[in-house]
Amino acid sequence: MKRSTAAVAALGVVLGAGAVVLPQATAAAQGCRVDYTVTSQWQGGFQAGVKITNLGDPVNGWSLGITFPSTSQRVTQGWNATWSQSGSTATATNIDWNRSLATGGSTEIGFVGSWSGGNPTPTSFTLNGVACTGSTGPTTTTTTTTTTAPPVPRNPVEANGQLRVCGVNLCNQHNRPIQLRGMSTHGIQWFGKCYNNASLDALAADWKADLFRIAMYVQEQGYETNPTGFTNQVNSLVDLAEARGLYALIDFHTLTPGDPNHNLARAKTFFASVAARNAAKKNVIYEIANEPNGVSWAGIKSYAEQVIPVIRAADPDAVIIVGTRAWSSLGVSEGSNETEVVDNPVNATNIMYAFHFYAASHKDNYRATVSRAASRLPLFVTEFGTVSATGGGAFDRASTTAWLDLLDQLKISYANWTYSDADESSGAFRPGTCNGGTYTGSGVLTESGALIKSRISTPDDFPTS
Ligand code: IDC
Repeated sequence: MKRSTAAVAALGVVLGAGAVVLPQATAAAQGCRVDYTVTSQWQGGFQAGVKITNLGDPVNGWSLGITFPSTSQRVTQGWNATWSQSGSTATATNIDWNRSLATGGSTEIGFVGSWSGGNPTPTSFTLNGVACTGSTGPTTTTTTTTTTAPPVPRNPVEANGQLRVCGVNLCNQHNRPIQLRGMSTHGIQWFGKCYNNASLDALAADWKADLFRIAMYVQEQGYETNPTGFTNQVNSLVDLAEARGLYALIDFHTLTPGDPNHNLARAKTFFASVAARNAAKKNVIYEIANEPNGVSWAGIKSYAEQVIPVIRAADPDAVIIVGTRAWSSLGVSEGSNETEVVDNPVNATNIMYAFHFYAASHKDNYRATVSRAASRLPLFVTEFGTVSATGGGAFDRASTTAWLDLLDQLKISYANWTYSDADESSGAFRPGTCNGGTYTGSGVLTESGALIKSRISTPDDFPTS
């Protein structure tokens, strides 16, 4: 509005019982500009920065009205102002330190909004009730609005960054709980031919997996026969995963003998090397003993407390997973349960505990254990099968579905045994697949592979703030 002494002088009127509004000598010049920037957006939400510039006379106290295209956009959390919303219009009111805006002065506020579609850019702004048109005149220019293209994460590692354990959850770089879903290799000493650019492309793009577990057996023609060769093989598989934004779980696949202390010296050598080599990467998780068996929890804990410091010395911030008693069943398969861990946890931070199951062998009492333990311990299902504990036998769709529903509900991450063409029912690919170059589509899958792919490939919902 232009200054108009004559018009406002007429406002000196008597209101009821003697209340008088005094005439003002002049009306304040009013005008404002808003620079609005959507800094990120994701399914269901967005974040915006709002720079308010006062183009009129100085103000001491202000209120900014932001009108969205519809009621689908809602401010859920804001900063540098007091925020509220009614219908499609949100209101930001100054707080103490940004109350005054000189002529030409500006202040920056911002908010996180939820939306169910539409456009996150408002249709208009008002400052103290006056439309922000970018000038002091009411209609001379249009609102300046800039919207930058949102950086949509391209892959799981870009979305989640360096992981950490928070409470009983696996959390991402925004400290929000996430679930990673993916596949385990078979023994890389036997099935190395299955892990190459084509199969990792399929895992990332066709399966839409988040996680690739690298099962490096220690015995059975594994690491102990050629430490340098297996260390190099693991590192190159970490790189194949990293190139596609997949998390890589380095599994020191102890199995027989079941006491991990048998391999303590090897574990220290191996982890010192891979942790130093991969310390700068965000996509690496360490699993220090696949399936302890025939050994007490005290023995496993002692092993963990010697291996974890070796990893931490080289790679201080990575998540480390500790196998549990009785083939990583939290003790259940040897008649115990999770209380031995809850009562006597590994003395280390940023760690999780492994739980493994084979759906045809391990059912309700194992699921009950996981349901109970999940509120006490950070759990990670680093390996499971859809079949019996032998890795073969009948495929159990019903039990697998019950398990995966439970893991989804509890946000427990998992890797399925196996991303291979092994001639056993747990293999995801039909025998012979790894001799060809094609890993995509349904023709190459077994029954187990088809079910697991259908579960893994549903969209992730990683929190982005
Ligand atoms: C199995 C393989 C099989 C191999 C056997 C011994 O599927 O081809 O002959 O190991 O090395 C586990 C183990 C995992 C087993 C799997 C199925 O971690 O190494 O793989 N299993 O028996 N724990 C429970 C089941």
